[in-house]
Amino acid sequence: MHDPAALRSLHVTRFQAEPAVFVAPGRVNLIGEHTDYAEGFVMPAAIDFATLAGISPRSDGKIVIYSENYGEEKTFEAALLPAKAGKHWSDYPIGVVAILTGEGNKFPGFSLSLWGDVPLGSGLSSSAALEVVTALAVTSLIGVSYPGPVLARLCQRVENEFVGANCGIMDQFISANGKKDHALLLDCRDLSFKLAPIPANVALVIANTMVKHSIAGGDYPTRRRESEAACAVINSHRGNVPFLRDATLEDLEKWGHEMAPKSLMRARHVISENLRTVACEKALEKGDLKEVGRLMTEAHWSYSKDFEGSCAEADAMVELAQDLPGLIGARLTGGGFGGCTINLVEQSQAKAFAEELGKRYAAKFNIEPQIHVCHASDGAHRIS
Ligand code: GAF
Repeated sequence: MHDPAALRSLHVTRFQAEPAVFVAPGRVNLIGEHTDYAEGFVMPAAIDFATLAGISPRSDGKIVIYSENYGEEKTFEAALLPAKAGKHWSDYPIGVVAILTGEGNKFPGFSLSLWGDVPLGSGLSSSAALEVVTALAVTSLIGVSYPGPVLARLCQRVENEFVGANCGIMDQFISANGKKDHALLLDCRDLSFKLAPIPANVALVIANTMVKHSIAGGDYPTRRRESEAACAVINSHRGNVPFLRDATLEDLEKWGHEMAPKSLMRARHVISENLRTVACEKALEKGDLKEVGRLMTEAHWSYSKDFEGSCAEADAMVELAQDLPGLIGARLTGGGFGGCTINLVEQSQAKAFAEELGKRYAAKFNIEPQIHVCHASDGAHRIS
């Protein structure tokens, strides 16, 4: 568990100073995968796994960052920030400071303690939580406050410009702006969003395949390039299609033959996923859980077959869930190639569902999966 009192006491012991404490959650995406960088729709929820940050000022001009998860401390000069990442966990917090400095903010020295329980490399946005909680802590230290969507954009820039991961806005946005008991239907074009209430009798069961996922790896940018190449073909014909958000399935029928086969498949996933995501929010609003489940299943197989973003373990985790009592819908969530599935399950069945799914998966792969019954949580905020 992320425990603010434990983080506070750790900070006081290490730095002999009382910290201000902040929290930022990880996320699960109910539907809408690889649509954010195509300026499309996503429907994530913040979860009750989160990263905590404790911060206090220092007078020696140093930025000292301690991660309890890594059991390691790293020191920087506030006046001499690194210009690029060093392939180290500290890239995320120091990248935040670097990007915010580039925006004209001036940071004195400070001590920052970090401690979280978002499973690392599992597709639940541990890095976004780390960025957002750091951004909140360091801006608060200097008395600056950015609106949630602006904070999210700045944290996305940390990934894109500092860390070198070509991700979209979804993860940082939901970590900064999540709402308890709700998912958000987010329009990644203008960052407007609609709250989508998660019914009280529905649990979010997150099943970790234990296959590590990394968006800095080669597959994510390759998929992105392939889908963007398809977009360029459509745009060359009818213009006004800067992103796949603006394309239709009819466009693929007309000009798909001019695309590389993989590009056509990627684009078919992205275009159809946008339609599914919008439809899923409507179904949720109407309380039509059967339709929500149908859309999630369709989304999973589109992600797996057309986008080729799944893996044998994630496909099996979805399949093994299908006949379990209480399942509404299951699909792979997040950047893909491993990580977790999200299962919407009737609350009353959630515990038994999690146990049985775990048993089935362990029997098949001889890997003990971690399965969590989660709740939609609030986005990042100050605790004390
Ligand atoms: C990762 C990225 F960080 C997001 O921006 C998004 O593209 C997602 O993969 C896929 O939907 O989490």
